[in-house]
Order: sequence, then structure tokens, then C-alpha cells
Amino acid sequence: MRVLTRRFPHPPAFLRQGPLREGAFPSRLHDPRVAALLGIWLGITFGVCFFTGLVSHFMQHPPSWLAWPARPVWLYRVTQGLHVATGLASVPLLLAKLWTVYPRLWEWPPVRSAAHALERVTIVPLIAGALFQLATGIANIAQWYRFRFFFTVTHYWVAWITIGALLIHIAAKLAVVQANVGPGRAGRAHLTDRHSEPEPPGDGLSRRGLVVAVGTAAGVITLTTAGQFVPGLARLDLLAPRRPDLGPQRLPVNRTAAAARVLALARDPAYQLEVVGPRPFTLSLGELLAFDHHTSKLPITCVEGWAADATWHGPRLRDLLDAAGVPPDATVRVESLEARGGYRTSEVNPPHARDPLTLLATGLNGAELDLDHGYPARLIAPNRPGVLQTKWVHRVVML
Ligand SMILES: Nc1nc2c(c(=O)[nH]1)N[C@H]1C(S)=C(S)[C@@H](COP(=O)(O)O)O[C@H]1N2
Ligand SMILES: [Mo]
Repeated sequence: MRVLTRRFPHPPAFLRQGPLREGAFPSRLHDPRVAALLGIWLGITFGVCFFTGLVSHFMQHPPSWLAWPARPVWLYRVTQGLHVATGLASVPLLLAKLWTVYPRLWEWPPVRSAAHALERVTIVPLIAGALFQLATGIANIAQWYRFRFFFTVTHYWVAWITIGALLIHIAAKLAVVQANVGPGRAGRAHLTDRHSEPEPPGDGLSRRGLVVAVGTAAGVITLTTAGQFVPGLARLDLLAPRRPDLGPQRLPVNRTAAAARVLALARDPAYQLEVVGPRPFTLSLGELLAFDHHTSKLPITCVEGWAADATWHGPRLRDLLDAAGVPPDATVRVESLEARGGYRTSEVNPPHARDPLTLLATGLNGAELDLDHGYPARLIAPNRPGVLQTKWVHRVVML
């Protein structure tokens, strides 16, 4: 430890030029207390965003050790809503935080000790990772996929790097936060060389004004985007890329039948649903519509940050599986008529496959399912990301 904290010799004073000069950044807003407050808020939003992001990742790519439950029905809507909301609220917080602390890039002396150098180096992955996560997340909810990497994998791994760098940063800055925020802070000022001086008088924005403005910006962003997934807030949805009540049959469409190139196959009168198990069978469209129908009120919750309630009609998946002799503990795969594309099939684990709410829906909101929503049949299951609610289903296979 000694080696880490041993003081390096001071660099010669004549190197202290330009932004390295004492008092080069006179604004009273570059203040440790403001930075600490913004840091606490960012710690909360990034923490929630990271945790809910892990939930989303493991729901989309279930590892063998995790049997994700089918209930409560609304769970994924809440976790994914929180993920997008905390990510968006982080944008003004992060920009304000970076502005408040950027003079520290030119702090003097540049490195005081090995520990100080390490702490400064981890700022690079922290800032780069945080900006990357917010930028790619926003591109994703705006459905702007111009980048050349696969979004979910990259977003997932950069999240680990960012959160690791954030933990190191919090450990390094804990004393500064304690000396600047909360009761007893005056008594802790000796723990650090960074504590807030009384605010000097001056024109322009005060520290309190800055904190209030940034908090307000985060609140307004949250309010004007939360309508994407909070029922009843759709009218406030001014900044969100989606309105959850617009689209055929009052439901947004993620990928149209034309884009998925399934128009001809989906409309084909010779369409058949094939159920493959110990007693495989096929159903014509007429037989499928004559199968015992049920109604489920379930949302589609897209990972891109919108969720919309709908009423679905159709056979229960578990009834079809029982008819094919599929045992209750089997995992099945539903397959789409779509020939290509990352979401053309999905696996359904027993909790979802056996849930009475899980349907192979042929109807939506009182009418025949629209082609764009997956006609002739689509999977709809509770507490499951939209990417796994496969449309234009023509085969169900026991794995
Ligand atoms: N075959 C297939 N099914 C699919 C998709 C797809 O691209 N192909 N997109 C999924 C995604 S990402 C979502 S959010 C939902 C959206 O369903 P909707 O378009 O009926 O609202 O469908 C899912 N089912
Ligand atoms: Mo989606």
C-alpha cells in the first residue's frame, strides 16, 4: 500500500501553463458539493439502470441456472421501464456532472502518487463507457441501428466495464462525498483536500440554481417519455419515439409482415400449424380457429422501451402441447414463417409454456390478428420481452 500512496516529486512549476494555471476555471459552479450531489444521483440512476439491464439481458438469453417466472405478468414491464427511464434521466445528470468536474482534467500536480494515477486512469473507461451506454441506448429506443456491432452484446459487456469503473470511482471518492454532502460533513472536511467553500457572490447561475435546473431537466425527460410504458401517461409522451396506442389494432408494430417478407406465406390458404412432440399433428387454419379459444389481457413489452396492453384470443399453448403429448417439464421452440432475422424463433421454458395466459393468439382486441401483428398466429406470454413474442408462428417443436 505504501508504494501506491508514496508521493511523487512535484513537477517543475514552469510547466504550469494555460488551463493548468491556478484559477484557470473561475466559475463557482465547478464545486465539489455540486459534483458530489450529481454523483450521488448518477450512482442511483446508473445502479438501477445496470441492475434492470441485467434482468433484461438474462430474460432474453436465459442462462441454465435461472428459471424466469411467468408471474407477475407486469414484472418485465416495470424493470424495462425503469431501465429506459433511468438511462434517459442520466443524460442531463451526466452532462452536468462532466461540466462541473472537467477542470479536474488539468489538476496540478497531474499525478500525486501511484494510487492517484490509477484512480485517474479508471476515469477513462468510466466516462467513455457511460457516454457509450447512453448514446447506444438512445439510438436503440429510437430504432436507429446504424452501428456495425450487435447492440445487445456490446451494450451488455460495456455495462460491466462501466459499472466496474464506477465502483472504483465511488471507492476513491467516498471521502469527498462524505465531506461535502449530508449531516456531519463539516467534521469530515479534513479527510480530503476537496471540500466546498462558501459560494462566492457573482452574477449568473448559482450552485443551487444549477442543481435545481439539472434535477428539473431529468424530471421533465422522465415525465415526457414514461408514457411509453406507463398506462395512462401516453398523452404526455412528447419526447418519446413511440406512442404505445398508435398502430394497427391500436398497438405499435415492431417489424411489419412486409419487412419480414412473410406476406405470401402468411396469407397462403394452405397454411398449417405443426406441433411436434411425442404425438405430432398439424392444424389447418380452419382447425386452428376451431380449437378451444381463450382470452388473455397481456402487454407487449419491447426492449426498445415501449409497452402496450392488448386483449388476445386463441388457443392456449399448453393445450396444444398436451394434445401433442409434450410433457409438462419440456422446453419448446416456436418458429416463424420468417426465413431470416434474429427473432424468427424463440424458446419457451415450462413456466411460460404452461401458464394458462400463454396463447398462440389468432385474434387481437376483438378482431382477427392483423398481418403486421403476426397473422395467422403469434405467441403471447406473460412477463416476457417483446423480442420473444414470436409472430407468424407455423411450428411448435418440443426440444
Ligand atoms: N417473427 C418475428 N416475431 C417478432 C419480431 C420479429 O422481428 N420477427 N419482433 C419482436 C419484437 S422485437 C416485438 S417488440 C414484438 C412486437 O409485436 P407487435 O409488432 O405485434 O407489436 O414482436 C416480436 N415478434
Ligand atoms: Mo421489441
